[in-house]
Amino acid sequence: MAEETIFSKIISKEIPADVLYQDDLVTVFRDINPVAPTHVLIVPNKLIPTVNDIEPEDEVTLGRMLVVAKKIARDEGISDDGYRLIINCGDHGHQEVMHIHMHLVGGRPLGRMIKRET
Ligand code: DGP
Repeated sequence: MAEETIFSKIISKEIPADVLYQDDLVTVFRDINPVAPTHVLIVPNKLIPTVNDIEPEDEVTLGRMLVVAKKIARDEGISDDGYRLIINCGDHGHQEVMHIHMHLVGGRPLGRMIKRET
């Protein structure tokens, strides 16, 4: 069984967060340590630790994450200028919380996605 993280407690409202949206499949709240004017996390209510743990039955939930990302971007007023959606996985992806989450980051130019090594 996967171990619950702080995100499960935010989803169940056991601990506070700035929650922007919640439905039967996903919860959206502002990142505690934002890197841009808009930085929110779109999180499945079901505990899926990493992208490596996704099952075929999760397809609808994963699709909902993108549909909700579009809505939140619009609500935040950043749709036209653009934004970035990021899902980190594992050590090399620098995933810190082992409950899948999609970062929605925008509100300023973000530059290149990943720095080149040279
Ligand atoms: P990642 O590296 O992709 O696992 O990003 C984890 C993000 O989660 C990081 O940007 C900070 C955020 N975060 C961690 N703990 C909390 C918390 O308790 N509340 C909120 N709102 N965000 C958190």
